[in-house]
Amino acid sequence: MNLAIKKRDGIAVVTVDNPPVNALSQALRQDLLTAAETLDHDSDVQAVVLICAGRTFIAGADVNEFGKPPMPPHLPDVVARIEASRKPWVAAIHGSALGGGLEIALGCRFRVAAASATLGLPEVRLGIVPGAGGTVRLPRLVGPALAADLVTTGKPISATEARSQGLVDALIEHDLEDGAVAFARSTLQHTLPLPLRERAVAAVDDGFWGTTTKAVAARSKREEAPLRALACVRKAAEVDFDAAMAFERETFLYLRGSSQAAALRHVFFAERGAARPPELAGVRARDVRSAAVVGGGTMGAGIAATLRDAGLPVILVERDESAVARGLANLKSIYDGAAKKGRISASAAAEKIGGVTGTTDYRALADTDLVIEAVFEDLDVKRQVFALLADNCREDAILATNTSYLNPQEIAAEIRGQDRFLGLHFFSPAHVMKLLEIVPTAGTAPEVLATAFSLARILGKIPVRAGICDGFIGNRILKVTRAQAERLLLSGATPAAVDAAMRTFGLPMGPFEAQDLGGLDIAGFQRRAARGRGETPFAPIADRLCEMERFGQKTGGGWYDYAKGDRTPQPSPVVASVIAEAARGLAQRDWSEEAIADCIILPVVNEAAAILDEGIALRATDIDLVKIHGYGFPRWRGGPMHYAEYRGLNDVVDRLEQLSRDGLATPPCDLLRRAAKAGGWAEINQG
Ligand code: 3H9
Repeated sequence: MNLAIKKRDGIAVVTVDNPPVNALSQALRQDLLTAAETLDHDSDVQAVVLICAGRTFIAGADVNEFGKPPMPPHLPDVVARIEASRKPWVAAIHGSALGGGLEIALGCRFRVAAASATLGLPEVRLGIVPGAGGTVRLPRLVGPALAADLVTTGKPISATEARSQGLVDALIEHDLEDGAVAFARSTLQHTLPLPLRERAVAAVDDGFWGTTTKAVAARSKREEAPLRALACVRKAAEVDFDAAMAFERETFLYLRGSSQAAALRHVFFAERGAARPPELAGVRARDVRSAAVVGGGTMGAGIAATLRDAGLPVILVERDESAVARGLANLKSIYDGAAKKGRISASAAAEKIGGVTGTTDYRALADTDLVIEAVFEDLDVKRQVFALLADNCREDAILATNTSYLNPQEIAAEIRGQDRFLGLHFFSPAHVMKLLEIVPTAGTAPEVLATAFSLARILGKIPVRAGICDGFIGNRILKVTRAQAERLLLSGATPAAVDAAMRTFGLPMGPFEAQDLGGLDIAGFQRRAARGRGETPFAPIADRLCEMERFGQKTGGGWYDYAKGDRTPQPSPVVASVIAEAARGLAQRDWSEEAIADCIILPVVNEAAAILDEGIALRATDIDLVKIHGYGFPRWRGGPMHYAEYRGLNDVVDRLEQLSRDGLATPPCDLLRRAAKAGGWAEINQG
């Protein structure tokens, strides 16, 4: 049984207990339906409180069931049965009432909540719309404007906000069950409000649907679910309850089987799996109660802000007083910016900034649990920092480098206590980007690695374990993206055509626009260093632009030209002639957007497969997370590995072979061929 029923003096308390998040499995739906039937006929019961055990109220439909045929009883019928009950049901909400959980609560006559609870309809995050009346009942309760906002963004609201909007009838301060039982009893003194199905939807201003549709379309770009969710709310305002329910159900079932929903479900489980790597099961993480960052540049300040946002006191170490002042100023500008945009209050910003102490003295780190180094990318400089850290920190303090290109093994080579050392690679801006590559060395202790994963959770990051190679997972793949983009230019495409094709594919920016924004000089510097090591990076056009000091927006020109004070990229005649020069004698062709995307994405998949084969990434899903959370790969495509698998790995192999025959890509690697033969990544995954 997933639920228990007890009686408290005329009030039945139905307690759902279906760990971990009380998801609405088929068995639970059946139990709820049976409970509604039984309690309706129980003359000892005058009202019902629906409450949940564990950490949350019902967090929604069971996402594990989405890939399978729907099994009765269906959720809309369960909600309808509760709503039709002859006795008032009161949903008592703690934790999160999400998706189907909120829909059940909307079927109840009343909702009460702990102040810390949140409520929402996050279905669009899974590529679907609410499928059990959420889009039909919610506008009847809170009006179409708020309903449209909640279903199209998927963002939950706090119980306090829900109370002020009429979604929640009362906030319960002390014991939730006691408070809900008292509330249920109090309702018996009054006439009951109508069930939501019998209420009308409030009218909206002229033009509301047109304006909202435009805004949602602009926000959701090629994501399908948000606009369809809005269409459901509109339908609820325009037709009767049953017709609106039928429309919602049809939309839900259609989207449930869509490629976007499959991709978003894949990401949902990948994100949760990443936080708990099976290879670390049973390894205890250490507590991290204090942290320090060495280096107060853009990266160091962003990392310090991330640590502060998680409530940790932070020490910021720099080499001299003026560098300390600059580091603290960088941090202040992060929080001032957030306060200006209204993301945090001025007092919260002051509190965050106040929690960072600047110093030049490494002795200040004597009692710090975790130190993250974010100084200049120079092996000797980093080694000097770690020698000082080893001398001044506690023996069990965790020491991490944020290097993006150097070998952490070499950085650590001479320090004492190598078991406490590892790479923590944040992405810029570190306080915004979700990805955290965790890079252990051969000597990193499992407990230290487990601490890095638990730290990621505390910081709200998506952790991915990466092995040591040039660029780890993300930047190694980025190099392939950029090289492919240049190959396209050498064979007839323009920067504008490549960027447009990648935006059509779903990326927020094309590879050339992105380089102009970030600056071409850093990659140019890295290529020079790589050549010094005897490597042969491929970037004939970018090299030439660097020689011309066309570093991007900051120099008024890179892959594009920019008018003063204007960030709009304009095609550059200078770049066109550099490309023409470099492409002289090479075969030119016309490129469709689809062919451009293939020429970039499929070699990315091939490189990712090689990364998997070398053990640099443990799982294909980890690579998807790296691309989504570090590089803007569209979430609704599920990441490059999911995209390739959904499209068909045999097709990917065939296309890559064609590209390689045309001299535009390397041939499919061994692991990609094996995965294609086996029918998927999971079939050959070692991790
Ligand atoms: C829906 O309701 C459709 C309806 O409108 C229509 C139906 C007809 N199902 O996130 P955590 C697992 S769509 C199955 O780490 P937290 C999760 O995989 C649904 N499993 O916990 C993980 O498992 P494991 C709309 C689920 O405390 C474990 O629970 N609802 C589901 O950080 C812990 O998860 C949503 O989209 C689920 N629905 O956060 C809500 N949810 O331990 C999605 C979680 O084996 N869930 N699991 O790795 C959440 O947002 C968070 O889990 C929550 C708790 C905030 C509830």
